[in-house]
Amino acid sequence: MTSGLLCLLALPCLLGQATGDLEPLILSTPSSSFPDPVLSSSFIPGSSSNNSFGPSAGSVTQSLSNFTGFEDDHGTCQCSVILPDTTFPVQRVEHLEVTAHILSQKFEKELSKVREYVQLISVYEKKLFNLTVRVEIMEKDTISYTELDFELIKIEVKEMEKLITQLKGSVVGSTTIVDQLEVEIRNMTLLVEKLETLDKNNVLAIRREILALKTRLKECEASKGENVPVTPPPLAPGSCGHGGVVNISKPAVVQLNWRGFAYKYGAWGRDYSPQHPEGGLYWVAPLNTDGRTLEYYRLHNTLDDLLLYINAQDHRITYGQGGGTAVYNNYMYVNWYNTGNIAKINLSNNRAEVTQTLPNAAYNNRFSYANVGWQDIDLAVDENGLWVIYSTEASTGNMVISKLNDTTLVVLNTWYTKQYKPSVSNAFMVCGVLYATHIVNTKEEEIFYYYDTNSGKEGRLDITMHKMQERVQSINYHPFEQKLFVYNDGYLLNYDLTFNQEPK
Ligand SMILES: *[C@@H]1O[C@H](CO)[C@@H](O)[C@H](O)[C@H]1NC(C)=O
Ligand SMILES: *[C@@H]1O[C@H](CO)[C@@H](O)[C@H](O)[C@H]1NC(C)=O
Ligand SMILES: *[C@@H]1O[C@H](CO)[C@@H](O)[C@H](O)[C@H]1NC(C)=O
Ligand SMILES: *[C@@H]1O[C@H](CO)[C@@H](O)[C@H](O)[C@H]1NC(C)=O
Ligand SMILES: *[C@@H]1O[C@H](CO)[C@@H](O)[C@H](O)[C@H]1NC(C)=O
Ligand SMILES: *[C@@H]1O[C@H](CO)[C@@H](O)[C@H](O)[C@H]1NC(C)=O
Ligand SMILES: CC(=O)N[C@H]1CO[C@H](CO)[C@@H](O)[C@@H]1O
Repeated sequence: MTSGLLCLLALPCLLGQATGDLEPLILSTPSSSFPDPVLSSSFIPGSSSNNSFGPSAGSVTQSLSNFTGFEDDHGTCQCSVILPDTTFPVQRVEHLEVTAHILSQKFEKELSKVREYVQLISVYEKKLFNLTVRVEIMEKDTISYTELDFELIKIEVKEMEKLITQLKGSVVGSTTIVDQLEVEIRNMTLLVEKLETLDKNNVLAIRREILALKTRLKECEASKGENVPVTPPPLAPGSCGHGGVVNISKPAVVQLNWRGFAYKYGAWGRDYSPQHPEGGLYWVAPLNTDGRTLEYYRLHNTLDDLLLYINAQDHRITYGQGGGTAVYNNYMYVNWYNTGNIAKINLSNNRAEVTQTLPNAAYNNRFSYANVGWQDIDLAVDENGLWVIYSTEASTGNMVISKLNDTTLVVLNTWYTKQYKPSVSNAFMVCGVLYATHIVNTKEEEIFYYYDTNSGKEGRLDITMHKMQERVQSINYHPFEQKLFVYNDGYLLNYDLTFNQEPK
């Protein structure tokens, strides 16, 4: 009985594999070349005592206690075994095992989710901290931040709000961290809004208005372009073929200086170089709050950068004095602190390359301007180069004008005016002519005086100059733009000059 023997030999191994399985074990061993060893069976475990297969399988059948082995028609050895019913609830155990497995899988999944959320929360906690720091910085500073800054922060806060809502929906149970985060985020939203309204300087609103106005103006100009009477061609920028300043535009408020509202004293302007008249860095040099020391200044490549307070190069010098600063040919010229010296600073490396004493110049608040301290020595730039406006004891406080060699700072020529410097609020040079302003009231200045170094003539003018704040801290002229750059109690203003078209 070869087949029966095979069954017997194979059985222990099979039983071992089928622990707890009540289904019939079907073992087939091909004893011929027939490949198909699989037999179908409809045996219901433990339900029948008939251990042999049906008549179709009826060749050699041998009962060996609980199992039967036989060889089928195709010569395949087959045997089956019926395991007895026992009291052990194998089926239920198996079911339990499966359930436990599924449960543990689910648990793993949930656990990994929670881990993920915890990580996310810590990331957002960090972000929140960063934002808090930034908002704190903004709070401390009195600087008016631009729309852009607020927009960015708002977007970030909104993103975080979204995430918190999501987190709350998915993390069930203890959500104290999430709740706390939510409160903090809501706080921050309020803070940003408050800061925005605190932008009392309204520079943003003003700028928007200006933009709208400019657009309307342009449209208006375009629409009536054809009907406009022939106006004289505008003077070439940097040219002096005109009869001097006859009027000045209303001020364009550019912005609050980058150091903030507290920095009421200072100067700003744009570098002028005869070689590259249309280029030139924008510079802003607010004095420290003492109204005397010039320590930090800032440069921007474009007006747009300046407007957005971006891409700035900040520099420190120790120290300039007063707001008489001027910039010419990539050099900044300042009165050096506590001296009658003029220093020349290379803007590319912030080095004071030349320092030169201005002969006989009064300094340290001896003859500064009206309402503006520490500006005894006021540097100026026009089409012809570098000038300095000051007073001497010999001039009894009247304004003295000197043309300087901008390389060496040596005085080339000097003119003496009859105008007392401390009664002037500020002064600037255009085509070798000095123009001086004085206060009319809190809203208006007047360009009331001129001295022409070309002819030695001086005289009265009455050109009204509107201002935004009470005190004009400094005036700088840019020959190519033919604009004035005015520092008005911390605000940066621009004015367009109108010239007499008839040359003198
Ligand atoms: C076993 O099966 C055969 C064939 O179906 C049947 O004739 C016989 O009576 C069965 N024996 C038992 C004990 O049920
Ligand atoms: C917080 O800010 C620092 C520096 O500003 C930065 O390096 C860090 O990546 C920021 N962290 C987060 C979470 O944004
Ligand atoms: C939110 O703001 C309120 C009032 O300003 C303050 O009492 C509270 O502590 C703040 N909560 C957090 C989490 O910063
Ligand atoms: C001078 O300019 C102001 C402001 O632009 C203008 O209102 C005024 O009419 C001008 N005056 C003259 C004389 O052109
Ligand atoms: C100004 O500084 C730059 C950068 O160091 C340098 O290349 C340049 O030669 C300096 N200008 C003069 C006139 O020395
Ligand atoms: C300024 O000084 C330099 C150096 O001494 C000299 O080369 C230049 O000619 C001077 N410029 C004028 C306008 O005097
Ligand atoms: C039908 C038959 O032989 N049943 C036997 C199966 O094996 C158990 C345990 O070995 C016996 O108790 C049965 O009598």
